[in-house]
Amino acid sequence: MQYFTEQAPTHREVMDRIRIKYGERAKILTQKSIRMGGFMGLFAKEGIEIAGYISQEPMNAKRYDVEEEKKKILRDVKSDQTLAQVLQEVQAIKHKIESEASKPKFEEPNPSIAKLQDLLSDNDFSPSYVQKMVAKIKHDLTLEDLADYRLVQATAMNWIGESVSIYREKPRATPRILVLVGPTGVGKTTTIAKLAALYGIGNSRKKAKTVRMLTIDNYRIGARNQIETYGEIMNIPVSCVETIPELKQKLALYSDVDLVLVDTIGKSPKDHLKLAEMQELIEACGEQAEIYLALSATTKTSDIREIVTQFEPFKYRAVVLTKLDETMRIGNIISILSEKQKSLLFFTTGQNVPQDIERASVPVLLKHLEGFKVNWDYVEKKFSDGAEEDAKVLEWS
Ligand SMILES: Nc1nc2c(ncn2[C@@H]2O[C@H](COP(=O)(O)OP(=O)(O)O)[C@@H](O)[C@H]2O)c(=O)[nH]1
Ligand SMILES: [Mg+2]
Repeated sequence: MQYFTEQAPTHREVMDRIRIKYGERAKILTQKSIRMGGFMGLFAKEGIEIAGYISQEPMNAKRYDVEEEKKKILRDVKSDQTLAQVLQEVQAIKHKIESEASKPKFEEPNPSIAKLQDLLSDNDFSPSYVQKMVAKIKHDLTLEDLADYRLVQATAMNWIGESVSIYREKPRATPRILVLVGPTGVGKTTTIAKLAALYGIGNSRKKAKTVRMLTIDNYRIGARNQIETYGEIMNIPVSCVETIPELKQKLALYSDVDLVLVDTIGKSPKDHLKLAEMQELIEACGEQAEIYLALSATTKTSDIREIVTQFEPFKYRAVVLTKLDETMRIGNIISILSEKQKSLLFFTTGQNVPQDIERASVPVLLKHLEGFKVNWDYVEKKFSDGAEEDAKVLEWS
């Protein structure tokens, strides 16, 4: 019997390699985490090693090909055989094929897969996300693996975590201009106030940054009171602009501050004309402006998809997920952000200014999934790469 051992950085890559090299006859025996590459024991990365053997069993019986069988019989026909005999054999084959085809093709769903599907649906993952997950599980796990529902859950949790992307780009330009766009009521103004307090109020450990708050109100709603109140409490100047010249004038005045936090006011994202105007205003903030989409974790699946697309023209860099404290079903958010390849910057977790904001992290998001029985220490460890660096993004010192 031929045995094999293959290694790669991820389980999926090892499985792909095995399928390519050995085909469907490859049978998995063991798998383990290993350290790969590196130089004299340094810089090695985590990887997976899978060992197995090549099965000698024949592959699934080939389907009957009537034409092929006919030719074969005709080839084998001896001079003394009558055509009637040949036809009889052809008839027999035809009959066999028809009876095979009429057999019901009912496939019992695997119990672990059925349970996982329910678990994912209960967490509001989108049908297409669930479908992809099930296809991956079926492809990568053996039948023995599938019998172990804890392993199935752990594998699923791993993939869910891998499908979440955290925004990691460091701000470079000064002043840092941070703009929040998004539907009304998601928590943009509250988040701006949290960030203003976080950066603008110093303490014994960190020096305060010079912060300005700017509201773009091209809807002329005049709803500035909320942010002005925050500004007064924190002693951070607040201004409001409605046109591009006003905006440019303000930004020129702010050229030597550390951080300009730009809040936007809107009525309905369906107001396309106003949205286009808002987009022009934000473009006037310049290339260095970091635009982020504020999205509430409580948004309905169909609305998330619409919002994520509708604000696309703003070229937002990442998503600030708000109101994470209000829901434990965030599968829809994970599904759509992964589908649209959007990453996460901050989570906001309550109405308290400034404390209810944190750097986005995969484990925190995964802990908002319900009903998964997995080893949380492992999840935490696996997705903690760069967490310290991430915390610094919030500190920004
Ligand atoms: N539970 C919860 N409520 C929030 C959060 N962020 C904002 N809110 C509340 O959501 C409401 C709308 O917030 P606001 O900042 O005015 O939203 P905006 O229209 O996007 O500016 C207010 O009542 C906020 O207190 C959050 O993270 N969690
Ligand atoms: Mg607001």
